[in-house]
Amino acid sequence: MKDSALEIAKMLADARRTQNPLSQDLVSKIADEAHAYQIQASGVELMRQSGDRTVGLKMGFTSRAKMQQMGVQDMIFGQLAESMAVQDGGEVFLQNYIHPRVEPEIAFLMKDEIPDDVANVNITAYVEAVAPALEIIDSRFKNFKFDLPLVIADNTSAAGFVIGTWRKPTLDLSNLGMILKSGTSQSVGSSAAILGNPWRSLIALVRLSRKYGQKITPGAIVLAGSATPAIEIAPDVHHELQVSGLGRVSFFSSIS
Ligand code: OOG
Ligand code: MG
Repeated sequence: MKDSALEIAKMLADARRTQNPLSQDLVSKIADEAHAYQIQASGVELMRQSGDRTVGLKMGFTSRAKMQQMGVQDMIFGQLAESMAVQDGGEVFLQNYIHPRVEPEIAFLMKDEIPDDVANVNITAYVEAVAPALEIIDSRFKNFKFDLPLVIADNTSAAGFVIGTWRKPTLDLSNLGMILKSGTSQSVGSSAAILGNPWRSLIALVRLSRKYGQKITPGAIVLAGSATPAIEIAPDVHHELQVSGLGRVSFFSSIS
């Protein structure tokens, strides 16, 4: 007998609260990806019950670099909560995380609900604005090791996000330089690494979220996925992403 989605979601919630990462043995309790998305949804329900609310969605593994870094083959989506939001230029307190990493991303702000025949729609018409973004991921599994069902159940490692200044979605997003400086580490990439064009990530999200009964509501923030491998967050340093033509976004990681 498989454990119920809620029971597993509670184990994951405890892991987050106590910052005690779980063993990969949990995989034996997860039937398949559909069950993993149910666990994710139960986890979000637990967050709601504790007073949090969802503010958007995120895509994961939309670049080859990320798939290779984590050893997975497919795209996934997760949910962003209000409590995960960090102000641009703000401070992130590392004692609240297990083993956080930072990723260079592009964010969309949804304007209207996207119709079903997504292949035939002009996706840009459904988006209010785009912005440079940093995502903080923090796996609830030991050594940041997981397979697809585990990472889906873990809400795709979602732990924080920082959004830069929104601008109209008229800029061509297909090949923007993306430079992430994270203390002494640096990672350089292009928005083209995100499925050839970050807009394709939004289309992929429409399909994937529908498959698992998740709505993308007007006003939602959507993260398109990291363009480069994630970087471990070192203490007491500045993390800044610069996206050519789109601007900058940053935060500072404090130990205390
Ligand atoms: C899963 C989250 C992946 C991305 O941008 O590809 C992700 C992980 O790597 O822990 O957010
Ligand atoms: Mg990400």
